Amino acid sequence: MKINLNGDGTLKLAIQRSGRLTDNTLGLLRSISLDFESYGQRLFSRCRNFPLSILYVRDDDIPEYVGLGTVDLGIVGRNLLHEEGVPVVELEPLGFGVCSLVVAVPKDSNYQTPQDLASATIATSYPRSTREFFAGLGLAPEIVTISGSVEVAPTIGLADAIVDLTSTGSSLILNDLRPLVTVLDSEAVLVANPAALQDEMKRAEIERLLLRIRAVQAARRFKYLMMNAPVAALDDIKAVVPGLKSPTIIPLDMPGWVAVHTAIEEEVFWESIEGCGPPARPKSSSPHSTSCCSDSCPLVLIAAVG
Ligand code: PRT
Ligand code: ZN
Repeated sequence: MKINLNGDGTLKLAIQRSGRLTDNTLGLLRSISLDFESYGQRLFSRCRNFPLSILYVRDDDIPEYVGLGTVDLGIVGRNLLHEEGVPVVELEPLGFGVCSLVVAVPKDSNYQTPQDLASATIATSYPRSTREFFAGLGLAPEIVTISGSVEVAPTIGLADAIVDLTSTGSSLILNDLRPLVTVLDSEAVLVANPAALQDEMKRAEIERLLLRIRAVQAARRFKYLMMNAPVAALDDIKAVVPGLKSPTIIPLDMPGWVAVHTAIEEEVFWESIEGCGPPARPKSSSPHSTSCCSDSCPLVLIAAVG
């Protein structure tokens, strides 16, 4: 497919038109406040509030489009970049589309290591990655390239083993396969054409986009905590809530009470809240009649946002 959007002065970003990465990709673009038409049956749409055109394509085409400079940017699984081997620059892992490319074998077979597959036949849609993986071990098994339903290849006698993507692992189990070794861990990544990064104007716009994406990614890792507490309890609260190094403290109308606002990494947030007492129940003595835990705990949780 040839798409000519050159000369309109905007950045071009290729994303998957319809598939596993599409919802998360569109969600990410909207979360950084890009305003564009919903893709529907479109080939591309222009952002109204950022110099960016979005192209909707098959994911398999994205590495080549970015590599050749047909587009400046792409959002695609690392697995496809690795397979295509195109010279693009990975700017940011995006934390969705997480999966692994694995070697899998029939669950009752005797294969225990990749070396056991030295003279086996391996079915895959990832011939380059497979060849490279085994070559790295000094092995050259026969590789059969198939484009779909790779998991059934051992059952129908087409291959002894497969190399395929897995995320939950259900598909392998359903096909009586077990993973033997991981070839590559993958997730969706934002990639750029190297020449686009050399272009001063494009680079500046790409950096604006990256700044927004990184800010949204970072914000997702945190929760904003607001609580009211007696001033005398601040030291206790710091002990209860790790990471509460430099909170914003605002005096309340009620003498001796303050509002404490801070951001806490989500990984430790609930442990902190749960660790400070029994489950939430009303606490009538607090200024806002909402408490998070026991009567003896000074921490009065007002809200956890984000
Ligand atoms: O139409 P188009 O060519 O754009 O899409 P596609 O059908 O080729 O790709 P799509 O939408 O299936 O996947 C797009 C990308 O999602 C892949 O390139 C990966 O980067 C990523 N991804 C994440 C996955 C999976 N998880 C995944 N589980 N891609 C495929 N699978 C397959 C897996 O191989 C298995 O067959 O999903 C099946 C179920 O996996 P389990 O382990 O959850 O059972
Ligand atoms: Zn595809």
